[in-house]
Amino acid sequence: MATWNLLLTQDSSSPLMEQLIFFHDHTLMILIMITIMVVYLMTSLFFNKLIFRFLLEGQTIEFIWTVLPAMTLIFIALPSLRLLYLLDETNNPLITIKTIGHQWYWSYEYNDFKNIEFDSYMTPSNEMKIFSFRLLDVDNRLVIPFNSQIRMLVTAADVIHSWTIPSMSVKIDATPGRLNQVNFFINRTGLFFGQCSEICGANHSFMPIVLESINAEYFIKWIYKMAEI
Ligand SMILES: [Cu+2]
Repeated sequence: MATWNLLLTQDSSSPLMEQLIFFHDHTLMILIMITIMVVYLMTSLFFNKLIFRFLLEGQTIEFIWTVLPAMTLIFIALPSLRLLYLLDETNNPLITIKTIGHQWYWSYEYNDFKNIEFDSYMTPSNEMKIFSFRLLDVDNRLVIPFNSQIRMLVTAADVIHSWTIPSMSVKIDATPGRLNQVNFFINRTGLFFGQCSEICGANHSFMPIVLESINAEYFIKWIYKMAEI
């Protein structure tokens, strides 16, 4: 089932995204069952001769078609609520990073360490290397250690932006005058890409997000290097 999901989303890079994919598959199974039943009922009704004129009520079938949808909704609602609360949970984060959306770039601040802050601009097409991703790469990536709980504080300086990493199931509005919080946990190393997801002006499409997930040891080295500058 996850194969269907991959047509629309990327491979998961966090335990919560894994749960979201499970939930998607679960709901899709229920939808398929409902669709099959409705198609069957419509075709059988189409070929019905409708000769049973004196049918006035059917307590049994009425009971079934009242209770069955209610049960189906419960089977969707309960796992959905579970996920909703799991996504909001803060589990003793190892580091806190603040990101600020600007027209049109992101800036990052690591205040747990010596005040490290930098801007992250998209690499323009004429400065691309052979291995760069067009419209997705940035000059300064957000570097985080993998296998650790991270807390992001998200805000904006001018208009509303939205900080997004789809493979990690993170999408949170960056609103001026408001500090939003999101937690994530990346379970592997690599580069993870996202784009601003709130129409924020002329260059909305050109303020991508790149997250570089690395070993904690290299992360410490990176922190030292950044602190020296
Ligand atoms: Cu934006």
